[in-house]
Amino acid sequence: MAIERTLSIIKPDAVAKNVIGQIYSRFEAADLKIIAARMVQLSRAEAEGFYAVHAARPFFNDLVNFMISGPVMVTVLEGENAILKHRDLMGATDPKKAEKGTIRADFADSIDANAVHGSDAAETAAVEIAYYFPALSIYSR
Ligand code: RTP
Ligand code: MG
Repeated sequence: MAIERTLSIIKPDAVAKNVIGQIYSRFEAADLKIIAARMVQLSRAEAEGFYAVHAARPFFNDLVNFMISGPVMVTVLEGENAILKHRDLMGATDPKKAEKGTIRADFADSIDANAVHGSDAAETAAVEIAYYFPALSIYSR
């Protein structure tokens, strides 16, 4: 299985709930390594740029308003099959549909305030990682 990198964001709701450590523990237990991390208060323009792929969707404005409602923790995770593994740990987008034991089932309140973001493919992971981290601030090990 290939070693991959994925971009993980703990969204404002989960940062406000003070569960950053609990979420990071799940990544570590699944053999995902944190190789870069920063806490960021996104500007509107930064959030719009990050979610540009959803710009035409009806939920875009709510999504952007939510993502700028407080600081987020942005992390690069590395490990075997990291992209899908991280998506599995997150659970379904709508926490009501997320499997028991997933991050969204345990920590998210709604489809808008859904605790975490994760890249959905290798190409988007590369773009999203570069959006937040210069190559020299990523510490693979
Ligand atoms: P994310 O990008 O945040 O990891 O979430 P995702 O892949 O599971 O879901 P995606 O389709 O990429 O949607 C991005 C975020 O937009 C909000 N959303 N709201 N009201 C709705 O129907 C709706 N659909 C999506 C969610 O907060 C989702 O995480
Ligand atoms: Mg997505």
